[in-house]
Amino acid sequence: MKLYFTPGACSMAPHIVLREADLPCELVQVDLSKHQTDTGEDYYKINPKGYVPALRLDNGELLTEVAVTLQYLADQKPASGLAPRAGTMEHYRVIEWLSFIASEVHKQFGPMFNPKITAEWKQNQLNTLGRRFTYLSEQLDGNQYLFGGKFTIADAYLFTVLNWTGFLDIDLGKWPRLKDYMARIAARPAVKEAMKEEGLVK
Ligand SMILES: N[C@@H](CCC(=O)N[C@@H](CS)C(=O)NCC(=O)O)C(=O)O
Repeated sequence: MKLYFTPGACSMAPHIVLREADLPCELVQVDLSKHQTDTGEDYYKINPKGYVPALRLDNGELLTEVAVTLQYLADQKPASGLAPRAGTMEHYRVIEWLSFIASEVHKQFGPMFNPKITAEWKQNQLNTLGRRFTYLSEQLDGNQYLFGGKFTIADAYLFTVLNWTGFLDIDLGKWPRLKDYMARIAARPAVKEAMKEEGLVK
């Protein structure tokens, strides 16, 4: 397999899962400002959607969309317990989390990276994100991870997008449970390795 990624972007979620599941995979860095890989290939020719992540499977197919790549990777190592078994209620719950994180958290961060964002729009996004953070914080009350004591693909995704608060100087101090959650996940060996490989930590 080959994972197309950009340091610190949402592609870090499948990168974390690859390492949590101990799956072999080649990493190819993409410069999103040029839509070019580090070997000079036109990224649009690899993934016409132009965004990361993209996963080149061993059979040559390209798989995209964070939530789907996460489920695919977890299914390659069911014993890792990174995702509940298909058909169980917990499986629907993990999909519920992935959908929530994708549309209600990940995509709410998007405009914040746009240098042309107006002050009013920025405040609006911050208010929306703040409501999501409050909901997440309530869900984590008494729980180490989104599924209680068990780290899953949903945590890999949530950690990755909440990590952007650091890039954007958004203070999580109002949500101490989220701060603890981030510290807990950042301390996992597989997460440390992924972040180190992406040049985010030493
Ligand atoms: N719907 C996509 C969104 C992926 C996405 O937002 N990727 C961002 C990085 S976090 C990106 O590559 N943006 C550059 C672009 O769209 O050209 C998914 O879930 O994978």
